Amino acid sequence: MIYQAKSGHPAGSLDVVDILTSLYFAPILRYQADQPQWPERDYFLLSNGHTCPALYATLAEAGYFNIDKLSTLRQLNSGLQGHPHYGSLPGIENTSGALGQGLSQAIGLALGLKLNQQSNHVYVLASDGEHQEGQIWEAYMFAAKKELNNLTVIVDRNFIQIDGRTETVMPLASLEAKITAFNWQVLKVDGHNFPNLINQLKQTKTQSKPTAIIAKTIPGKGIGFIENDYHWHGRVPNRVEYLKGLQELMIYDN
Ligand SMILES: Cc1ncc(C[n+]2csc(CCOP(=O)(O)OP(=O)(O)O)c2C)c(N)n1
Ligand SMILES: [Mg+2]
Repeated sequence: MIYQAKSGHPAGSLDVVDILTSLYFAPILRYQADQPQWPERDYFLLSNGHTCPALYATLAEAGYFNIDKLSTLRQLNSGLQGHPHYGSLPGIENTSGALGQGLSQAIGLALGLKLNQQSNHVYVLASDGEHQEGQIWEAYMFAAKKELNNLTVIVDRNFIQIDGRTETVMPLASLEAKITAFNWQVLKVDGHNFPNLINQLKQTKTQSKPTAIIAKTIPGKGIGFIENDYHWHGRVPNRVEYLKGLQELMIYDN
């Protein structure tokens, strides 16, 4: 999709796939793809909006819309914009792209659901780069005060952002210690280990506090020359790289 659009973010998109797969196909989320507004559904919000190619592919596989639409990524008038746009595509629950806001959006939803005594759970995926912004920490404080145990944040801890390694640009150090200090329940998981991911995502539905799952991921997962190289945060592969990447993923270009 990114190669075809000649624009997009491969590293993060590749590393969140296993988390999205667990959420939509284990499945962890309660949803009905043919009824995206089903009132009983759980909510999934993507905060690190630039990884949306992975979400679009997941939603298409889950049946929200036809897989053919994936080839319209980033085209004018397509519902598949470079960052998700609420209202333009079935299954998209929030607009994102301006980083750092998704946790706040999720809190608004979770608080509303709680006030209405509804049991839907809210999941939000946020990146480590976003944890270098202040709004995130206000949001953590607020969710703990409101005891939003219907809220789970999954942190895409891939140790890169746009300008380099997170620990070089603005060290985050132990997110576990920091988020625990904000009075959240914190779990850690290998973001590519399906049994553990699924187990932990399930657990968070029955906690007494809001929960953060810190998922350690490998940016560019599955394509050796992209893995762990921050230059691939927002770089588009050329044709040779594209074919090599597909081969590594054992997908064949037909
Ligand atoms: C508020 C805001 N500031 C800056 C940007 C520009 N920006 C886009 S992606 C990115 C890096 C964020 O880090 P992360 O999400 O961890 O990147 P990844 O791991 O996907 O490479 C930045 C700074 C933005 N989209 N929004
Ligand atoms: Mg990152």
